[in-house]
Amino acid sequence: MNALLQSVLDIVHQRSGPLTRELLLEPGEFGLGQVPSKSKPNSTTDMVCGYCATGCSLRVHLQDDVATNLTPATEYPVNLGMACPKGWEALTVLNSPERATTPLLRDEAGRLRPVPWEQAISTFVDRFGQIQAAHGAESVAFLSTGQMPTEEMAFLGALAKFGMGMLHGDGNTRQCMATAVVAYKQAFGFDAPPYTYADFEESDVIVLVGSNLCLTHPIMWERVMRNPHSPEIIVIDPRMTETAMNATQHLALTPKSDQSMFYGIARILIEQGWVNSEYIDQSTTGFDEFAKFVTQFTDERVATESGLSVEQIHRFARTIHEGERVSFWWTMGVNQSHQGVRTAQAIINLALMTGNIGRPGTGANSITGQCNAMGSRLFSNTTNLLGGHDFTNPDHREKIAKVLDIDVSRIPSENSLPYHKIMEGILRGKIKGLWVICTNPAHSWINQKQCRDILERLDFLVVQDMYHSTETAQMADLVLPAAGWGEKEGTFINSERRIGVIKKVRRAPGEALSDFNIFRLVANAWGCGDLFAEWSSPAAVFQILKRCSLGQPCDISGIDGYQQIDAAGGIQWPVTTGRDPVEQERRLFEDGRFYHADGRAKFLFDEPRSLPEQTNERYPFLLLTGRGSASQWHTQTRTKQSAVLRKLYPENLILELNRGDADSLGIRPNESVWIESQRGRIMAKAFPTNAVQRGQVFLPMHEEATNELTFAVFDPYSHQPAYKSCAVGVSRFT
Ligand SMILES: Nc1nc2c(c(=O)[nH]1)N[C@H]1C(S)=C(S)[C@@H](COP(=O)(O)OP(=O)(O)OC[C@H]3O[C@@H](n4cnc5c(=O)[nH]c(N)nc54)[C@H](O)[C@@H]3O)O[C@H]1N2
Ligand SMILES: Nc1nc2c(c(=O)[nH]1)N[C@H]1C(S)=C(S)[C@@H](COP(=O)(O)OP(=O)(O)OC[C@H]3O[C@@H](n4cnc5c(=O)[nH]c(N)nc54)[C@H](O)[C@@H]3O)O[C@H]1N2
Ligand code: SF4
Ligand SMILES: [Mo]
Repeated sequence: MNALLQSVLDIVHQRSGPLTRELLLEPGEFGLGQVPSKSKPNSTTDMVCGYCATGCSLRVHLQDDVATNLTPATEYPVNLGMACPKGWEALTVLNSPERATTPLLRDEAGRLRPVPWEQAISTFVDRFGQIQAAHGAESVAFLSTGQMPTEEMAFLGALAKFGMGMLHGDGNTRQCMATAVVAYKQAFGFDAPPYTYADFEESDVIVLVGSNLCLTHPIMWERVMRNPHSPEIIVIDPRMTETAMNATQHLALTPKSDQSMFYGIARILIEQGWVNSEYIDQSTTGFDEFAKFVTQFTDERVATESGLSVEQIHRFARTIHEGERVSFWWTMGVNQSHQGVRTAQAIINLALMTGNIGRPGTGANSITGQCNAMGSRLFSNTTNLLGGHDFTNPDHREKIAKVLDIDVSRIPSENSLPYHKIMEGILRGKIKGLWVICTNPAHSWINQKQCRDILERLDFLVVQDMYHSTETAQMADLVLPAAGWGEKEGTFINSERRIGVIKKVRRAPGEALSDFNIFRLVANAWGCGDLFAEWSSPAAVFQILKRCSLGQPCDISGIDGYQQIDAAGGIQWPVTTGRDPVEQERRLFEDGRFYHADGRAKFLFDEPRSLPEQTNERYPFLLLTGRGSASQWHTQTRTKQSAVLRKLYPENLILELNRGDADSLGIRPNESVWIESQRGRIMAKAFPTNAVQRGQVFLPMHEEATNELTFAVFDPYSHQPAYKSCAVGVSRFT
């Protein structure tokens, strides 16, 4: 056995013994490599939250250096002393009998059985090696995440592609942010959300599109509530959400009519002369073509397609015009659509043509979902080469090869297949081994029965997760037990590009290891450990990533390291070498210059397309899906472990449907109902409400069953799944 494996196993085996203070406080084991003073039985340390991309800072209270409790950090510029229920319960969910505490290997009888790490790693490496030997290097792939530290994502992406010879690897960020990424890249020349959270407080008009901010980013919503300018809050959502209830204008449009509606608004702004010609001339290209294109989006057409009244549409346009600082924010109601990219760009176009960008309280602002979706977008080595570089660009490959001191031939010159094409690759028998890290596709991927059927076809499925009970882990051939938030260190990048630190404040249970250490073990066993000699700790990887980012829009080379980030209250990129990085709020494009070669942003547009799956006689309702409560997180592996959180959300799957529809179907409140699509039939409890429009229904994504119904259709540019529209029928349970 090699020395590295032995040293990691020593830690594991020691850990299985009694928990002693000395062991826990091994130098380097505690966050930031610091051992807290032994003379202080009670102390605190701050770190960013591991759920959503708001990136709140939580103050962990330690007794004898063991985490006992937490409270929101009061001085952090993001949350200013606030946290949502998930944050408050972040430590609780780490304790659960469902935690994976040892590797599990499927035996011949088909049962997952505990095995030692040595066997788990050697089996993994043997099986993936055999598959590659028989079917080529591209026959194994990985699916990663937006919820691990940047250093771990980078390690995984580099190990898989430069070390193990994989070409294909994507992440759950595809389900979430791909549309925003492509919209920004095409329009601005780089994936760059321009805002800072202070913009929520500085706007006089806040436009929220397909975002239920109040429930999904509650602390960002608190920032809106702190806005002293009595802002107009315009919520564009087919449903009367918690956020819409607090709006000054709620535009309950027909689902997926946003694109036409925004083009209609653009037309009105142009016709009225309510555009900023100076800004358009100096900072953009393509406006004239766009202006010509939108003339066809007449009041009548927009009203028909969106279901809004002409008055509503004109009032919205006038509000934008009258606002001095207008900010546009969007989330999944835009991204998860068959025409998400062009819809996002229709929003970007409004900001550009009115000059609402680069100034306080403005911007075309995509709100991120997962705690480290931004880290995944720039540093996971999946859709782009480390640091926002391009795999297909030879100069970029040379640069990264030099930074990493590896042979450039190790860097693929092609892009990976996107997530849905990886799934298709499995279906076609081209991909036979899959490594799933920190995501739960058997619950969260679109058209779930097909997804599971595909995963079952794999020769070898490895799932690396904190819990052995996830739907995907249950399908695995090998489960690798991972440490979670609070049990390891690294950095996350939040929605406003702020890098924050997470720390190790408790031991992972049993033999679970940090993802970082698992990657080290795999690298060594694969025989490519030498390539990663410098990748010895998350802090060391942060230094490597700084070098990768040099000269890029997401440059972080000016940051010293974790301690500086911690002391500064997080640091937003870019931080070029020599720039004072500690200003707490920074926005992009203040000089009106963008990242395209000509320095200008582009107006981009397309003819809107009709819904790929139309409602019909058998399936007369349009199904919307999304988040159900502030205390549930995605596939619930974490949040269901807290008794407090469980009390805050419904026990059963709830179908929201319009009261009129419920009456005509004879459905009473809380009655069980069937919901059926062409792909499956599931049961839920009915919740008749006028918050959803007639002909539409809503299901939260947190219950496993929801994605049995969804229809696998994707945006053509971003390949993001369109989770928020498919045709279903609803009937009484008989
Ligand atoms: N509590 C909680 N918070 C979370 C999460 C969680 O699981 N739980 N997940 C995090 C993640 S990863 C993400 S990506 C974000 C998601 O955050 P959000 O995007 O705010 O949440 P969703 O509920 O998915 O979708 C938002 C809204 O889009 C609307 N919508 C559907 N179709 C359309 C349409 O055609 N047009 C418009 N304008 N709106 C439409 C839906 O009615 C819904 O209210 O939340 C993050 N925060
Ligand atoms: N119908 C419908 N489906 C949707 C959506 C929707 O709106 N509607 N939204 C989509 C969106 S935006 C998203 S982001 C996805 C989310 O989909 P997923 O990523 O599949 O959901 P999670 O439950 O967050 O899965 C994360 C997994 O990582 C594990 N984990 C947590 N921390 C760690 C760690 O540090 N290391 C390791 N190895 N494992 C860890 C958790 O236990 C969990 O199993 O769902 C998508 N699916
Ligand atoms: S709002 Fe998001 S980051 Fe803040 S405590 Fe809640 S889940 Fe954590
Ligand atoms: Mo997401």
